Amino acid sequence: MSELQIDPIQELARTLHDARLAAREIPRITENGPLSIDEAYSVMESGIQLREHDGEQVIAYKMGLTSEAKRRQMGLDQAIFGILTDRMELRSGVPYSLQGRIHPKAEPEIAFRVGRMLDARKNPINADEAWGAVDQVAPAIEVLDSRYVGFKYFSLPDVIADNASSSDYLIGAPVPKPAHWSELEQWKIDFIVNGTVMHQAVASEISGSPIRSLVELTELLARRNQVLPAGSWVLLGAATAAVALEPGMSVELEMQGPSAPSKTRLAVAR
Ligand code: OOG
Ligand code: MG
Repeated sequence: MSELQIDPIQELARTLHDARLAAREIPRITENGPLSIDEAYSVMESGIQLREHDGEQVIAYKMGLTSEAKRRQMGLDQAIFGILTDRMELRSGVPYSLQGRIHPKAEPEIAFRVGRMLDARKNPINADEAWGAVDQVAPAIEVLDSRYVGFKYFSLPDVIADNASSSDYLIGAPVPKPAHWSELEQWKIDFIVNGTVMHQAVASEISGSPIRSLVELTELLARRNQVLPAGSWVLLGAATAAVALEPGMSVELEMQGPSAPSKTRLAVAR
């Protein structure tokens, strides 16, 4: 093989990166040949390197397909993770422009911040250890945007390579951290679109318990020989289906269960 040959992993990452920047949908990358889950994560990581090269910084992670509602909506059956940068973070109160997005959707999430590193490379981390590392709990709204035609019917490797359809995310005001992780399981999540409750769920629909989703992330990262760095925020996966965004739309996440109900809102620009 000539040394000039381009690494196919990097080439796929570049294709997805360019599609995102141009807000242009592309055919699924597995239409040109199969990709393993591991290779797909390599494409994701290579894509993140391109973003870092553009000055972005990895500050958060997300879990995806942790609830039955999401797995059903996407027709996929395994939890995955994605990597989030500072440039994807939205500020509360700033209207969200759909410009530069292809077919964005929003979904309600719960997010944890870890105050110390979680490393599952040698020994698995249990729920108590993971909870001990959590120093903040907050509602969050994730904006997804697939780079694939129609945002539908892709395979796991396709969606992983596309950084788990990541686009943007808003972390709401933190709520008091419960004494025990199991308390979170009863929290109610209302997803309100234009003032009407569109979807409802309880937090136990996220991997059985939101803490389980954090533990799963440490396991998935360990398989890639990686750790969850101290200071990272983690979106634990939506408990409800995602909703397509339109100009002027208001999406709200109301969480009941933390000492006082909390509301987080994303207003889409007209
Ligand atoms: C994949 C990302 C899933 C979640 O919270 O389940 C996700 C997709 O739906 O395109 O972020
Ligand atoms: Mg999500």
